[in-house]
Amino acid sequence: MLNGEKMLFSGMQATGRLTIGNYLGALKNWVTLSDEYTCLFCVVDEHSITVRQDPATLRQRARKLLTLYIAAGLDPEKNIIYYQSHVPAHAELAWILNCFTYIGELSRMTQFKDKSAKHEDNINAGLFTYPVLMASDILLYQTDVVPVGHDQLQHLELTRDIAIRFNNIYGEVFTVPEAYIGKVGARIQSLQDPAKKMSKSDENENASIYLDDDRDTIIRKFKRAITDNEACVRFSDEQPAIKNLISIYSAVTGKSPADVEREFEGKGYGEFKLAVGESVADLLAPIQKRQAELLADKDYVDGIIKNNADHASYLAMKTLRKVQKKLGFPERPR
Ligand code: ATP
Ligand code: LTN
Repeated sequence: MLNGEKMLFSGMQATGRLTIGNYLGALKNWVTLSDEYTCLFCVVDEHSITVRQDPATLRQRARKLLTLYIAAGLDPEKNIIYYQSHVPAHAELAWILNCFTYIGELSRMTQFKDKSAKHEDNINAGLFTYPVLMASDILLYQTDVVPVGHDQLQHLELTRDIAIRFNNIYGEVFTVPEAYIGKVGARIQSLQDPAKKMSKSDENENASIYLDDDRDTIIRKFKRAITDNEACVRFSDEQPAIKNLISIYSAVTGKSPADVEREFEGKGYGEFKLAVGESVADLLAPIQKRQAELLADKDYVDGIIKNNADHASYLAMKTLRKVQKKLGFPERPR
């Protein structure tokens, strides 16, 4: 089949503008791993509606995200890149797995607690069962590995528990997946507060570098990034702001933190911050250019969307049918 024997699944929500945290913590690893596995990269639009969305904006962002996957280096001929809402089996399996997940388990999810605190006026059942839909995404494809950032580990643990529980009752139906956390870039922090994660929902635009920021904006934001007061470029916990900038520069250039310290020995923060800004701008420019080309090439992208959704549906239905049979749902006469 595609690239390797083992299956890899990951996804991102099409909410907000993506940041270099999303790129360095997730997307970049996807590209590296994609040679070794048969991969599905999903735009999880059904997860997005756990929070109210404007329909036109959601549609536009979903398309931008899908083209970003490709622009970042994921080949749509070799990887299955698609929208969750195009494969109804995700929602069907989610219903089934809801019946194998306990309310107590879902109540412990920190993302649920955080998001319900943020959206007090809309604590809907979908927000609560969000992790069950995520488990369905993963288990539908007999996934071996799921590359994510740290914040998703709890959901992945729950996915494993659900799979094991189901297998204990019905036999080996699901592959039990493993999380993959990248070595560099798994935690990119805010440029304005190194104690906070860089997030696409931060109200302060200077705190995040968005993947669609232009060169001048990127360089300006790095110039304004807060620093520490030791006035030297050193990778240490006592200098969390500089440590974060070194992590970004390392993740972008492939240089180790020790090499970066050496490169900027005796040099000031100003020079260092300019170098970080330029490296990020250089990294993003070709991705932005390719994405703009893809957004302009409607027929090509539509073709990819259709073929990949068909391919994903075919794989998903194999698992869903197996599950339905195990549960005792009547077979369809041919
Ligand atoms: P929000 O802040 O709005 O909740 P988010 O920026 O955390 O969103 P998600 O869609 O939840 O974005 O995450 C997509 C992927 O990017 C996940 O695998 C997540 O772990 C990773 N990721 C997000 N932010 C960072 C970050 N600052 N550093 C490293 N990885 C990140
Ligand atoms: N919950 C994830 C997005 C997500 C996902 C998945 C990630 C939905 N389904 C399956 C990996 C595998 C998030 O908020 N980042």
